[in-house]
Amino acid sequence: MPPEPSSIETTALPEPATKATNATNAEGARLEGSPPTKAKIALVGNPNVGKSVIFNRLTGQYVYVSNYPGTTVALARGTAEVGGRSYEIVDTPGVNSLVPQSEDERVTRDILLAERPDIVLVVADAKNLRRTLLLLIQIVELGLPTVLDLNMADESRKRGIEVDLAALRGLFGIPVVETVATEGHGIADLERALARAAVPRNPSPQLESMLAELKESVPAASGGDSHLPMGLFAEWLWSRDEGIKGTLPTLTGDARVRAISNSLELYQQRHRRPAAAAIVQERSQWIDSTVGFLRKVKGGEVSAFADRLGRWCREPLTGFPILIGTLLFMYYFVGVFGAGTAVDFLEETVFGTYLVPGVTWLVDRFLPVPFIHDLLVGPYGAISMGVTYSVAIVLPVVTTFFHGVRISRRQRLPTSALGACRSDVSLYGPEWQSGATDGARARLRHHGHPCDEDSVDS
Ligand SMILES: Nc1nc2c(ncn2[C@@H]2O[C@H](COP(=O)(O)OP(=O)(O)OP(=O)(O)O)[C@@H](O)[C@H]2O)c(=O)[nH]1
Ligand SMILES: [Mg+2]
Repeated sequence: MPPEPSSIETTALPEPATKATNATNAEGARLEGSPPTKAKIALVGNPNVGKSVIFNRLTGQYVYVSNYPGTTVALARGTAEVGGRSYEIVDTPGVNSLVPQSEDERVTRDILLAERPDIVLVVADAKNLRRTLLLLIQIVELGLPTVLDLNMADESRKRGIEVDLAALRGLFGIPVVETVATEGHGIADLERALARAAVPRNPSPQLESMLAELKESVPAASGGDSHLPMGLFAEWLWSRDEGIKGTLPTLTGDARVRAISNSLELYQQRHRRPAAAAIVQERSQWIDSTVGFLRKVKGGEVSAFADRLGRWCREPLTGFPILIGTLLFMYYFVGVFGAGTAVDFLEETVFGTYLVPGVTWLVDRFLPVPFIHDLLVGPYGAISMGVTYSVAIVLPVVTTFFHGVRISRRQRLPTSALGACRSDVSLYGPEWQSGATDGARARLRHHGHPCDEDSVDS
């Protein structure tokens, strides 16, 4: 349930490091009389999709990095020349959702809200369409001119994944391009697309009518910005993120936030469930019904198995045995094999029997100085202790641990998914945790977990 409006405490968003070029209306057009400052492009996307590589491709040599005010999050800003026009470009931290769960995600959300960039360049992993759509469908609500770049097209092609770009363009009404940022492929197309950035439309008629119902009960007289990302408002007010509850009044006015809270409460009374739950579920259902039609996977056997495994990981009956299996696998692989067998072999046989005695013989033969002997092969020597410990003891443990995690991720095993799902649940209020609201599965999928059906990243 949304909190009592009276409990909302006002906190101003930090001033952006550079002067915002906002003063845009809902359609992203510059308002009359706004200063002729440089237009701004914000690079937004899931973590690790290549935003910074794209940023480097688009910017010139003048890039500066500074902490976002009031945080320890470093942000890179630079200048990009696109279509003969100069833009300020900001590389935001990776996000899974605009309902943040970390300081990094909060910074990205706050940049979008406070700086209202002239263009949002959504950089996505082409092989992970579901996560892309989960974020894009939230970004749609911001009403900012947007371009979608499906990056890592090389990897998606290797996996036989084909995304229907024309259908995506048609659904959202925005330019959609493909790039391989590391090789510079598609960057020229991307630059041309930026010049055609368009305010996206909501691709789901059901969602659109839900949002319209919510907007209708917010009286225009409550003032504030005419643009209302109602679905996001519903989620922010419903979430446990106290920061945004303090920030919203500074963005849209106290009276407006109260009116929105009332509208959300009315919706809940009418439909017997929180608007946020309904919206999240609707988004998820729309994505479920659309992803298959937008994305084709050739050589389907592996992907069909991966899809099945992904589903098993999400079901409690199969998920928990898989989780226990994964933990046992990690215990035996890292604890028994890595820290036991491999360490014993390297320490006792390789170093203890061959390397250290061999180096000791060489030192005593060619540099018979007690100080050198102690320094290199004495009880605390650089080779006998330093190299032996770091190579024979640390290396096998670290190597097996990272390979174990990598194998689990590749097989979509639920080690990290479980932690992520739990933290998701704790983000919301008690009615969510008691399971009284519907859309629970939708919410768990909402942040694009490793258990997403098309989460095939390695
Ligand atoms: N194969 C392939 N790798 C890419 C491509 N673009 C980026 N990468 C690699 O993906 C990794 C992540 O790239 P980044 O640019 O750091 O990703 P990011 O989105 O900025 O990551 P965060 O800032 O952590 O969210 C790097 O190892 C890149 O070299 C691409 O088109 N193809
Ligand atoms: Mg980055």
